[in-house]
Amino acid sequence: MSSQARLDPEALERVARWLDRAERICVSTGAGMSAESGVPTFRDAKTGLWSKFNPQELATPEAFARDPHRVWQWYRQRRAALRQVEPHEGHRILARWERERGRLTIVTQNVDGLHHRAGSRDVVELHGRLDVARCTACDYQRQDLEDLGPEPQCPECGAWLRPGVVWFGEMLPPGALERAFELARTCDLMLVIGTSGVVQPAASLAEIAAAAGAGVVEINPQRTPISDVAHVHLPAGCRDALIAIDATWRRLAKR
Ligand code: BV8
Repeated sequence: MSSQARLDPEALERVARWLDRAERICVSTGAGMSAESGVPTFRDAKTGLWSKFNPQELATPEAFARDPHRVWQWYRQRRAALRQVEPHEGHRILARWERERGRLTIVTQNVDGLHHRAGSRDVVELHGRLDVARCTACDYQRQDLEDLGPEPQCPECGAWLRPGVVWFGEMLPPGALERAFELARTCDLMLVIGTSGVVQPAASLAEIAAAAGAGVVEINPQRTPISDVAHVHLPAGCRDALIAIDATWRRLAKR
């Protein structure tokens, strides 16, 4: 049975009415948003990336200092895997809502760039991008990493280049976190999609939005710490849930 069948019509109508009335919408997405495009999540037991790799071994500055080749190998594999995936209908619905109704910003923990590829424009990337490399010593950075050698050096200063993502123990990109907190404080609807609510400070956005009086809707087949903060929890995959919300909104608003 598709997860859409499990969606409660009353909950869907409540969310669709919020979507229709909201002035400012913040959509907070995690790895579950990309799961239906075939990008492995981090913590799902059977398929999660962390089930095969220990994050402390690979997604930390200490890991890179200890063994940059091994860390680069992991990131190369993940970047190569991205060439096989496409945004799904859920990504495209969020991009359409941004076009059709405006004032919709996505704050994502994902580093795969799928929201941009689906057409979303106003996207805050809290944890950086897989398709960027940056220098460990100066402010040089580059995209288009196809011809990156096995020991990528900075052409400006000769230091190692590193993946352009935020590792555990590192500060988030300047401005990104402040903008995310501002959006959480000022939105009147927050959709939290496909995150286990474990990684801080991203996980705190739902609580900030709820405390500021926004309606908080969680889309996740599982319950998470965010479920206790959310006013509505839609226990479904993000693609099915977003298709159902979109259809309900269009029916109610006769769009
Ligand atoms: C920082 C980039 C200042 C790299 C990643 C309290 C306050 C501040 C910091 C901390 C704190 N407590 C601990 C910390 C330190 C740490 C942290 O949070 N640790 C955790 C593990 C406890 N935070 C940091 O270090 C952050 N920096 O705060 O700087 C500081 C520093 C040190 C100490 C104090 C302050 C930096 C964190 C960034 C780490 N980088 N990624 C890379 O990608 O390689 S995090 C990584 O996990 C990804 O970005 C990923 O997005 C993120 C979170 O995971 P989720 O997105 O939630 O994915 P997950 O697999 O966990 O869950 C998937 C969910 O989807 C599940 O719930 C599943 O049910 C659901 N799902 C599955 N399928 C679907 C679905 N949902 C919908 N539809 C589906 N089809």
